Amino acid sequence: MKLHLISFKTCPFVQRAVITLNQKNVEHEITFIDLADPPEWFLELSPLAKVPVLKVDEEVLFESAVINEYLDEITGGELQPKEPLQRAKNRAWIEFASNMLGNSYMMKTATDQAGYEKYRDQLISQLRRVENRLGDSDWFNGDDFSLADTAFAPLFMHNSVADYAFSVIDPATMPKVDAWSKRLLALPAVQNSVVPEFEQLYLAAIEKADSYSWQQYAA
Ligand SMILES: N[C@@H](CCC(=O)N[C@@H](CS)C(=O)NCC(=O)O)C(=O)O
Repeated sequence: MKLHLISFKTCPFVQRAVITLNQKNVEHEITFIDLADPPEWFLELSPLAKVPVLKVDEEVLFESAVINEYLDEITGGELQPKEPLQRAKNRAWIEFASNMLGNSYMMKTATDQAGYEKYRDQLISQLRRVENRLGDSDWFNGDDFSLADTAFAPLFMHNSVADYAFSVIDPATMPKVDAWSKRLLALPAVQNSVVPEFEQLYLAAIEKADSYSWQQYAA
């Protein structure tokens, strides 16, 4: 079976799939596209015109959470809780992480202070909720690394770019989130989930938006 991921270099949703592929050592091919000028073949392939798309031979999968469940299931299924209620809760928190990724993007690209603060405050209150949900073990669900961990890791990687200027994680009030995020960022599967020029590309995108956060960073 041939797995072919369609990616955009700074997309956190694609990154989730790459983390799962890395974590499981699954052979795959990646094609990067430019979302500002998407090729015609991609628009035909992707029903929502979004990445990630995973081609499985000639079949097409879209939506990062669905792609990740599929990748996990064809490689043993150990990244999802076995018990239905726990598995459903895991999916719910993955959706929560997607919402946080949206707020993070809106915060970084908001063009005025009010917009920046609105999304920053939403993110901080979401992080507090995650802080209360985390236990004392290494991963989101305790001792078992899961797809919830792969879903949150890109948020922490994006947060870590120029973190002295942009970070929303306060180690004093969010010690569990702080430790968990560092544990995730130290994983080879996470470190190798972005291209080497990720940080420059990410900063360039914020600069291009001429966002409030960029103006503060550059000042
Ligand atoms: N819910 C989707 C979100 C994917 C998404 O928003 N991808 C962005 C890039 S990070 C995209 O392709 N945007 C293009 C567009 O909206 O036209 C998922 O989890 O896969």
